[in-house]
Amino acid sequence: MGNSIFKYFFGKKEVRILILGLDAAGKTTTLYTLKLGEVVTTIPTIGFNVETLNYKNVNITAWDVGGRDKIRPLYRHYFQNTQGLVYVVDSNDKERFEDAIDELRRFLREDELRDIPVLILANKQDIEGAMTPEEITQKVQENKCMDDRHWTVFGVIANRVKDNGLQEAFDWLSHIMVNSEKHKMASELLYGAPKDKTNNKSEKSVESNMDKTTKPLYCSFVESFKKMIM
Ligand SMILES: Nc1nc2c(ncn2[C@@H]2O[C@H](COP(=O)(O)OP(=O)(O)OP(=O)(O)O)[C@@H](O)[C@H]2O)c(=O)[nH]1
Ligand SMILES: [Mg+2]
Repeated sequence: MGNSIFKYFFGKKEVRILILGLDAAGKTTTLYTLKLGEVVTTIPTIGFNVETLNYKNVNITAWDVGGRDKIRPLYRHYFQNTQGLVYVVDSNDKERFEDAIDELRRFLREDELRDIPVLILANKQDIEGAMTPEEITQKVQENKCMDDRHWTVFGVIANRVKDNGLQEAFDWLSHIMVNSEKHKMASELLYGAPKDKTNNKSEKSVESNMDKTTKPLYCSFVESFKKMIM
């Protein structure tokens, strides 16, 4: 177990992300610009593409699901064990922007996607008159669909090899995913793995069962442990 804990905190991290968005938003272009460092000619995706991306200390398995597949129950097969959602928006498609946000809201309601971080890519920033990342951020805020999860919007140009904004965007996502996984692991080490939601040993419930001498020692141990691994 010691070895696996060491590997978990200091080895290469394995994470799984989903890339979703309306058709023609630029999901497949994003995936292959990241994977190959070159712009590929795409056709509308039927089904999905899956690729692994080595990103600094993180191995990302990315699932790019075609936006034309409107057989919604099938989408659920892709949701399991997802640690991050990349939602690609065509910033120039103002007519369908409301649809894009409605669709995002529906995804975020799914149990499997609850609490995971969301990176919104405001794609096609090269097109004059496209909505800016700030405008999109404001619209998402007004929509109140994010609850208290981590989310952000980055402006990108997925069909450009250099200065496309993708590096910064995926830096943000991999950092958030790795830290939330570490946080989860730390909580499990300290408080035990929650068996179910009604039997969740939280920091507070562990502390409340301690006497006055043990509690400060325990709290300082928890703080040092968190500092060590975060
Ligand atoms: N101008 C511009 N066009 C882009 C950009 N990114 C992608 N495109 C184009 O948008 C079109 C759709 O891109 P795809 O990557 O196939 O879109 P998708 O989201 O995978 O679409 P589906 O597979 O149908 O769900 C293609 O013609 C791309 O070349 C961008 O940043 N700027
Ligand atoms: Mg595609």
